[in-house]
Amino acid sequence: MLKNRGVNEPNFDQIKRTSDGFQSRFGAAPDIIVRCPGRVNLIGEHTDYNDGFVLPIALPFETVIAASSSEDSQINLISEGFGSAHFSLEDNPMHTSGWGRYVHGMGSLITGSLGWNGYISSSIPMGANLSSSAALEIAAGMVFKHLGALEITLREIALIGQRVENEFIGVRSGIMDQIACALSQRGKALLLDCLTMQTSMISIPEDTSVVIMDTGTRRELRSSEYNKRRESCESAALNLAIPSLRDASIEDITKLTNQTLKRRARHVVSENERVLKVVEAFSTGHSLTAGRLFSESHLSLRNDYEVSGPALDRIVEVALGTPGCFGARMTGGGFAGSAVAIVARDQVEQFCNFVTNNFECPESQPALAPTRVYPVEACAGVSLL
Ligand code: GAF
Repeated sequence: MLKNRGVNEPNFDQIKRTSDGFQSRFGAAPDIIVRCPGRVNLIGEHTDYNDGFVLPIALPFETVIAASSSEDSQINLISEGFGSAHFSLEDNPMHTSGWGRYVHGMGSLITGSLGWNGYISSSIPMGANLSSSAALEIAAGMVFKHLGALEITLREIALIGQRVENEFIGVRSGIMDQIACALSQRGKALLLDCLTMQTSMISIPEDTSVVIMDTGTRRELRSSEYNKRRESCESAALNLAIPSLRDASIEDITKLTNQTLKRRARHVVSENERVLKVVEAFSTGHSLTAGRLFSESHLSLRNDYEVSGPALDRIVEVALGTPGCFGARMTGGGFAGSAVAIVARDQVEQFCNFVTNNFECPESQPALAPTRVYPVEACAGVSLL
């Protein structure tokens, strides 16, 4: 029996709860309801801000917003589990604290935004590296678009979401999370070339399941380590006199004299190659090859990029020792949160049970939330219901 049964069930209950929540708090039915999924990145980690390749899927966990226009530029938000936020679009988003700043930031950067009342719920685990903040940004962007009847595309909303992270949250993140939340399609992984912004939809072999392994450890992405990695990559590119590490080859990297920069750059260059090889392996049905690349990615993130952590290393080790596992790696920004595995579909239930029963967080990094191991199917990006 899967311990986490139910995580992939349709979100009808959540949508109804959110609509009812709006009605009871604001006294009328909402004008619109928007849903936006979180994401898990299959491979291509810390490559997006280096103009590289990424391969995420959207998750069956969603942020849902029920909303109606307000009379003025005032935004009134009530969240199912995280209190409320009230602000005027005329104010500076930096004056809004907590999760409200993501919504305020979107409204302040989307030209023509109008005020609204909203009730928000989310089933995306927070701080698990599954993009709960990008989902809130993109969902809020859709509310601004539809209530204001604005001519803004999903790609533009995604780019504004990235600006919110960069300018108002202080994380110099790339574009992967917002594009995954905005443009994913059901049943497919999304290959994004972060240089050209071209997207392609990639099928995952039928016999292969994607499994999320949330260690229950949590870490703030805002932490300066993320920004430091980005700075190292920019320095490496500058030393090599190229616009970004996308243009570097493994031979180029040997010219770097600073050993830390060399390791950081080696991760980025090799990770880009791995993304394209995984796409090739998926398209020819070679999940074992794809799995090997997942595991290489983890080692590269652990040893060269130094963004893994004791709990992530441990859960990957347990996964790799479990029958049916093709490969496993940490996912997202790193340090804590979730890892991802690809597993033979006919062994996925045993896999999830085995990892759940055999993983324990190391004493050096205790869990702040329950460990959860569960298969996920690729879902569709943001939509207006
Ligand atoms: C976080 C960031 F938001 C992404 O842009 C990406 O860099 C990722 O970490 C690492 O691949 O999710």
